Amino acid sequence: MWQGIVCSLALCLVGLADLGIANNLAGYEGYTKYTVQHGDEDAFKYMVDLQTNDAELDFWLLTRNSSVLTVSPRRKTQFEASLSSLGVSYEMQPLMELMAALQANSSFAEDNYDAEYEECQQEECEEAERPRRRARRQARGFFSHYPRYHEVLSFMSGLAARYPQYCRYESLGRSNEGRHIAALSISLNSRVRPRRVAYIQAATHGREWITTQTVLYLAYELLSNLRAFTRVLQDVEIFLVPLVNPDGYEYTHTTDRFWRKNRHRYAGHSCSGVDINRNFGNHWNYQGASQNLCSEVYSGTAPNSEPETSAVVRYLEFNRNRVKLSLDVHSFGKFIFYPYGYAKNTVPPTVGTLRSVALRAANQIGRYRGTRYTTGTSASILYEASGSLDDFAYGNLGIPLSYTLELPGDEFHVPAHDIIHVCKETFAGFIEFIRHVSLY
Ligand code: 0X9
Ligand code: ZN
Repeated sequence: MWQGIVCSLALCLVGLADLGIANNLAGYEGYTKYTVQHGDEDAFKYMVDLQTNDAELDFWLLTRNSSVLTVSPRRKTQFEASLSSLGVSYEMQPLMELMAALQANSSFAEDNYDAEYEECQQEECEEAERPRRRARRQARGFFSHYPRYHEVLSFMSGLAARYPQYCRYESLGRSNEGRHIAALSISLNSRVRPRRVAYIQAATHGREWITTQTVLYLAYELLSNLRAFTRVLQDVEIFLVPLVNPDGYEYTHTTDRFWRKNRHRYAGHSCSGVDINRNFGNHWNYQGASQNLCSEVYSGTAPNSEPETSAVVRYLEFNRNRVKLSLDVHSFGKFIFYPYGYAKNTVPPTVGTLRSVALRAANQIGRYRGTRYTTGTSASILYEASGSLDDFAYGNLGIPLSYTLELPGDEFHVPAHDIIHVCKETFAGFIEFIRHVSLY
């Protein structure tokens, strides 16, 4: 028995190092993840205040009913005391235990894939089928792990090289650390003008890895089956930005798995980073945002102060008459949010349309394997937060269909075997949203 315990402990320790878990989790030893059920409005308000003003707590999810957050060992006792005085119930788990469990199932046996991915035997393959099968094989590998920045870029440029008639690879500008904010434009009839634009972006928050994969899967699936999507793509250009925050995304791979903001550094300050989703120019810094640069929701020095924000704004403003759909893909919670998110009880004039399109998309997503999304404004379901893309696109640019999606998951690390399924179900939602673009 003792031997068994020693072995499993040793395995566990070796496993952590071997699996590369140490690099981007260094410094998180002793952290605890809390799942708190808010009894009443007071407890919720208390949590919102902590999210905005307490830079030592990191909220992964905060809704009216519950929150998920991590707390440092230094703050543990104090935090638990405040939970007791609020009288709320909660569960806790050591963060490292959770991460080890997630990491353990992160290598995925590829033979678990659907039959549709299976290849024919070498001799059965028609000559003409080979490149297609090779592409499928590559895609199979690509959607079974979380790629680094350079892998994302080569996947994108690979698609553009393979489908030059239908796909253009470009850069919207550079990030704080000089990385390209890469984009793909997909369109069937580049001669049809003007084409309406469906704009979709992901990874505004560095740690929300699954979001990038769903947007890349959309590009891959559309381009590999163009004929099936002729109607959807008839007069629509699809513009995809899978990594709005490439610096934050890389940082989560190399240094800090839970990094949310961009990597703006300020001379003389130890804290860094701006929350890009608080930096847009709609009710900037009004609510749910902070001017403390250590805060997870630091809104920056001014609206659009960040190169990542202004790259997106420049593109959307330049194309404002053509862009009919803006989707900002986040993780997690299974929500589709429409404006406004900056304040409660502020109803946009076209709320009926916004709601019905959201419901249709949620319904399409559910058809794949029953995943149930909740739709509404983020101010009513989550918390009031201003300076986000959804409000800016709708309120400032008049883009009629503007949404934030929160993909499924219980934490930021969707297990590797589930990536493809989240991609497929989300694809159905994306297509439903895009179908509505032609109506404007
Ligand atoms: O708070 C956010 O930026 C988004 N949630 S996340 O957990 N991914 O950080 C929600 C933004 C919703 N939209 C507005 N508040 N306008
Ligand atoms: Zn997010």
